[in-house]
Amino acid sequence: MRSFMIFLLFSIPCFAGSSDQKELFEERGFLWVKNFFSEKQVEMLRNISNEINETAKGLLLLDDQSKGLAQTIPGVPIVVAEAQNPHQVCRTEDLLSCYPNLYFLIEGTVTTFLGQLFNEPYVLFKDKLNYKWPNGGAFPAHQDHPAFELFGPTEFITAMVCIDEATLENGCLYVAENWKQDLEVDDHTILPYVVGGKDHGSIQKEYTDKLNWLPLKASPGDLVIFTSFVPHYSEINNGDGPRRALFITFNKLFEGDLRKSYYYMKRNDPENPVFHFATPTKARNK
Ligand SMILES: O=C(O)CCC(=O)C(=O)O
Repeated sequence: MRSFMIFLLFSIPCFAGSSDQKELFEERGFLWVKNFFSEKQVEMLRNISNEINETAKGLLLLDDQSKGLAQTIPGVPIVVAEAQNPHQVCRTEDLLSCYPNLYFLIEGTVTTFLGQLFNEPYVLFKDKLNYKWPNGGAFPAHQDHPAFELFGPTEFITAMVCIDEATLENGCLYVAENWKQDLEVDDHTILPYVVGGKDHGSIQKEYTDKLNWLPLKASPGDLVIFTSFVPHYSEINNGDGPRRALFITFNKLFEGDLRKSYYYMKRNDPENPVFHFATPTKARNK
């Protein structure tokens, strides 16, 4: 009966954020809302993503010096290449500062939803579009919190917005469904992780082995939100098209509006390992 109710909740588009959704989120640390966005909004998201990709491809063609300079300019998207291929876009970032249409779309939908669900205002922290082209990057199991915590807030919430259908074949996101119960920890526990080297940020295997992983086979139009403590990972893309998804991170407004400081630091020290936590990208010590 309970799983039927959960299915119903996931299936009903609910923009305002209900108390049942809040309860589910608090219990599991994530919430999947099917058909959150309208068809028109899905089309807008796809068009903006295509436009961003064209800009990103152009930026990757620049010589190293110009590329480095471009990344320090607010208003130019941050572009990160796949570790194995300098011409393949792995992710683009700070897009909400560069594309006003995207900013207004997200503020009017996701930010509003979070405010209504939690009954307090949330503010944008960071945003990125992960591309995951065929054969493109797997993300090892990790929690986001250790990568963000130096900025101060006690918890962050990330919204995943699929641009393409996410499938087992193309590397959909997996979340640890009952991680607190499986590991007998509380919801703000940081699990031991690898520091330095190519696995920097990955949760140690003795912990990941105990987790039950739920594949989020999400569609364009769905919204998934999860806290910065929920372990998650994704496999390499074995399909023949991209698996693009936006990951937009928020924190409670009362804990500070930190977006500008975050991107100032990132734009001026992009190789800092803190910005390459459990990602298929290169950094100083990876
Ligand atoms: O894009 C993915 O599949 C995973 C993204 C992720 O876990 C991250 O960027 O922290």
